[in-house]
Amino acid sequence: MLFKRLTGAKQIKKQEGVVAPPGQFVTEKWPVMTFDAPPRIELETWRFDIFGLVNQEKSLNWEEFMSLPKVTIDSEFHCVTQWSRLENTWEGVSFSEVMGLVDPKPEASHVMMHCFGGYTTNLALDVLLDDDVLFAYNHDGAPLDRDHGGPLRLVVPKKYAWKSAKWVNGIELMDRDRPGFWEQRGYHMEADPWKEERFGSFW
Ligand SMILES: Nc1nc2c(c(=O)[nH]1)N[C@H]1C(S)=C(S)[C@@H](COP(=O)(O)O)O[C@H]1N2
Ligand SMILES: [Mo]
Repeated sequence: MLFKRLTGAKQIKKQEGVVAPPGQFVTEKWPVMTFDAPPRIELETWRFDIFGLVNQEKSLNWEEFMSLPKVTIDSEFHCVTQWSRLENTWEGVSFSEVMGLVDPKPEASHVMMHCFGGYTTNLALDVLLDDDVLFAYNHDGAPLDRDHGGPLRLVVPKKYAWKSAKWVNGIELMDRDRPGFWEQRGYHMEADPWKEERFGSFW
């Protein structure tokens, strides 16, 4: 469909002279959006867990995570509060690389992303397995700072940025969709900026 793939969407937007999704303003600044103070995280005790509907749960420390193959991805970042930062270069580990470490059960269809500090957000597994989704530790050539989710955050370019969980520490595989932190408070379950899925249809 139209706008399904970012590369395709970029071509279409160029032709139509559209630069950002409907209702968005373009900014070159990078605002910080966090519901609470950023959590204190020590790399020595940092852990990342993959659990729920997998045949064997997996837990990685920082060194193990950093030894995974790297990717670099250019993508847009759209916040539901109406700003879009169009050019971002992220470096990190692709979601599919991380999922390759476990054997998900056949009924696993959705994911709850977990973070230090307790934030959560829900996503369909097929959305996360898209090739532009990654766990990022660098942004525009510099280590991701603490306010923006350092040491590690999720980046899901095709969704509003509340789905790009900061300070991630776990992937929970589930057999159905369940609302995360903002989704429980009225944000949309799907969060496609091109469809302006800001507020919930579901709740
Ligand atoms: N752990 C956590 N992740 C989070 C948030 C948060 O409050 N806590 N805010 C979300 C929201 S609403 C947005 S718009 C983006 C903002 O990312 P930024 O602060 O790097 O711009 O992070 C998302 N990820
Ligand atoms: Mo946001």
